Amino acid sequence: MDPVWRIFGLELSPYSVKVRSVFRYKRIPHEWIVRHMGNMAEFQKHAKLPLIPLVLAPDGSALQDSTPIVEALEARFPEPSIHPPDPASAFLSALLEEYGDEWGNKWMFHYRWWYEPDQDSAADRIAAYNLPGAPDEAIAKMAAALKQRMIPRLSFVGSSESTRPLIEASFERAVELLEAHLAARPFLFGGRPAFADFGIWGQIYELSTDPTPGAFLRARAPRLMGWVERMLEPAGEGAFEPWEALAPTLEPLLREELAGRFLPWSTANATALAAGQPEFTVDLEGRPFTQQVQKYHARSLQALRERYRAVPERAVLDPILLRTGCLSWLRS
Ligand SMILES: N[C@@H](CCC(=O)N[C@@H](CS)C(=O)NCC(=O)O)C(=O)O
Repeated sequence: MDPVWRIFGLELSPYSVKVRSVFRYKRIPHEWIVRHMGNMAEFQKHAKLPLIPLVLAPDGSALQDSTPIVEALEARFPEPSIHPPDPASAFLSALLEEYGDEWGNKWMFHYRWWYEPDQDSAADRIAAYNLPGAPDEAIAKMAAALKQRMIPRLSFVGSSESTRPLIEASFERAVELLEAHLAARPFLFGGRPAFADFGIWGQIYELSTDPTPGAFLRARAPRLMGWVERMLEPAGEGAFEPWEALAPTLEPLLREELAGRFLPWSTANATALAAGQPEFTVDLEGRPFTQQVQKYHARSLQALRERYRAVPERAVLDPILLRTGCLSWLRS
C-alpha cells in the first residue's frame, strides 16, 4: 500500500482546501481529516501552531503553513508540476499565489464576518463540523460563541466601516478580471493548474460558499465559477501557455490589484513592523487604509522578495513587472 499522508483541515479553511487540491492534483495518497473537538488532542500533539491545515507525512513529521507545504509536496512529487517551465511565468504564478493568500484572504474574512447572513452561515457550518452528531442546541450555542469571537477579529485583517468599500471593490474588480481571463482557458496559466490557481482558489472557493459573495459570483462570473468547481479536483487538460498569450488579460490584474493594492499594502505593513508601530495607514487609491500590523505578512513579503532575487534570468520578467507597476515593490 502507498504511504498515506494525513491532512487535518476544515472545509471552511481556505488554506486547508488549497493544500487538499494540491494533493488531489498530484494524486498523492492522502486522508482528509476534519479537525473537530473529538480529535483536537491528536491535532495538538503534532501542531506547533494552533492553525490548520496540519499535514502529517508518512514518516510522522508535521508540516504547517500552506505555502511551504505546497513547496514541499512539489519537491517530493514533481509531476505534474505546478510551476510553468519558464522562470518569468513561474515567478508571476508564485506572486499571484501570495496575492491570493495574503490579500484575497481580506475579501474572504471580510465578507464572512461582516454581513449577518454570512456570519450565521459560517458560524453554523463551523460549529456543525466541530461537533459531529451533536444536538442542534449544542451546535447553536457554539455558533453563537464563534460569532462573538470572530466578528471582532475583522479588525485583524483591516476590515472596518472605512475600509469596507475598498475591500469590496477589490473583490468585485478581481472577479471581473479573472472572469475575462478565464474566458479563453481552464486555468490561470493555461491548460493546467499553477501555484497561482491554488492560492487564489482557496479564498474564492470559500467566498463562493458564503451567501453574499457567493450570490455575486454566481450572478456575475459563470466562468470563474466553472474554475471554482474544476479546482476542487483539478486535472490537467493541456499545456501551460506562454506569457504573451496570458498577458492581455492577466497583466491588468497585476497592474490594478497587485501594484495598486496588495504590494503597497504589504510594503507599508512591513515598514511599520520594522519601525515597531502597532498599526499603519497606507494610501490606496487616494483613500486611507488603516489596520494593525501583521507579522506573518511581513515574513511572506520577505520570502517573495527573496524569490524574486533568486530568479535566474530576469530579462523577460523585469519588463513585465515594470510595465505592470510591480517591480519597484519587489526590489525594495
Ligand atoms: N498562513 C497559514 C494560515 C493558516 C490559517 O490561518 N488557518 C486558519 C484557518 S483558515 C486557522 O487555522 N485558524 C485557527 C483554527 O481554525 O483553529 C497557511 O497558509 O496555512
